Amino acid sequence: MAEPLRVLVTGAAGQIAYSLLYSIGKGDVFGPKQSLVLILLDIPPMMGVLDGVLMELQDCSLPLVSSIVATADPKVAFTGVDFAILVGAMPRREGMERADLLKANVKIFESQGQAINSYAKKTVKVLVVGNPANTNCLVCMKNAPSIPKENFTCMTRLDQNRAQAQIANRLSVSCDAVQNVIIWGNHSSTQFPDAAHASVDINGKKENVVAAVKNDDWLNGEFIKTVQVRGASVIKARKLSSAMSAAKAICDHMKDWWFGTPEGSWVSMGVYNNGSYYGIPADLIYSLPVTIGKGGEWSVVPGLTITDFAREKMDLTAKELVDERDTANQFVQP
Ligand code: NAX
Repeated sequence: MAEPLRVLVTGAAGQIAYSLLYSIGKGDVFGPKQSLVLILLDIPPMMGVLDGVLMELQDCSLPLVSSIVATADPKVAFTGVDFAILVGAMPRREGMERADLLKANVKIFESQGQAINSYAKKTVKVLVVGNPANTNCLVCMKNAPSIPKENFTCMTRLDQNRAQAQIANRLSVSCDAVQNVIIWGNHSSTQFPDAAHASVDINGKKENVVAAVKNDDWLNGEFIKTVQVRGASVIKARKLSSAMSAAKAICDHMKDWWFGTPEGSWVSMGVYNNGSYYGIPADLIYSLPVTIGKGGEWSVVPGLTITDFAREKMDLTAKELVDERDTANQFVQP
C-alpha cells in the first residue's frame, strides 16, 4: 500500500465532519488502496466531543486508516499535512453583523494560513469550506506565501451538486447524466448557477441542457433561485445547516483534485483569480469551471460564450466578493 497521506480536517467535532471523516476513512476520496493518517483539529472547549468522534472512528475499524490524531494544537495538526480541509469557522450568531462575522473569521484563517506556511508540506492542497468560504480562503492563502496560490481552493461543489440534481430531476434522468453545470462566483446567494454550457445524456444521446429543458423561464428564474437559496431552505426545514450533502460535496471536490476530472467534463471550484479569467476582477477567490490534470493542476475552461444575462450575474457576485475582501482587509493584522 502507498505511503499514508496526512489528511487534516478542522472543525472535526462539528456536524459536517461527523459524516466527512467516515467517508474519507473508507476510501471515498483517495481510493481503496491509499492509506491515511487522519488528523482532527477543533478548539479546546470541544475536546470532549472530539474524543467521542475519535472513539467512533476507531470503532469503524477502517483498514485504510493507519492512525488518527485528535488535537487542539494547530502545530500538531498542520505539521507535514498533504491535504487540509478547513471546515471549522466562526458561525453567525443571532444579532451578529456581517462585519463582525468577517472579523472573527479573518482571525481564524490568518492564523491557520500562518500554520500552513510554517508546518504543512509545501505541496499541501487546501480546501476551505467554513463560511464565508471564498474570503476565508483568500485570507488563508495570503498568510501562506510559501505555498503556491493554486493550492488554495474553496468549496462550491455543493452548489454544483444541487444545480445538477435540480436539472436531473426536471428531466427525469440520473444526476450523473447531467454534466458541466457551472457555479460562478461566491458561495452565497449571489452565486450564479449557469446551465447554458451543460449537457445531458438522454438515452445515450448527448444534448445541451437548454435545448433539453425547453423552458428558458425556468432555467433563468426558478432554477437559479432554488440553488441560490437551497442552504437557507435546508436550515429552515432541518433547523440545522446542510451537513450530509456538504460532506458528500467535499469528497467529490477532493476526489477530483486527487484523481483529475474525466475527459470532457469540468467542475466548479473557488480558485485564485489573477485577473485573466472572463473579465473577473483580480485578487479574488471566485468559483470557475476548471478541468484538473492527474497531478492536481487545474486550468480554467477557456472560451465559453458569456451572454449579457450571464455577464450581469457574474459581475454582481464579483462585486459582493470585492466588498467582502475590502471589509476583511480592515481586520488584517498589520
Ligand atoms: P458546526 O458548528 O457543526 O461545526 C463547526 C466546528 O468548527 C465546531 O466543532 C467548532 O468548534 C469548530 N471550530 C470553530 N473554530 C475553529 C478553529 N479555529 N479551529 C478548528 N475548529 C474550529 O458547523 P458545520 O455544520 O460542520 O459547518 C462548518 C462550516 O461549513 C460552517 O462555516 C458552514 O457555514 C460551512 N458550510 C459551507 C458550505 C460550502 O458549500 N462551502 C456548505 C455547508 C456549510 O454550511
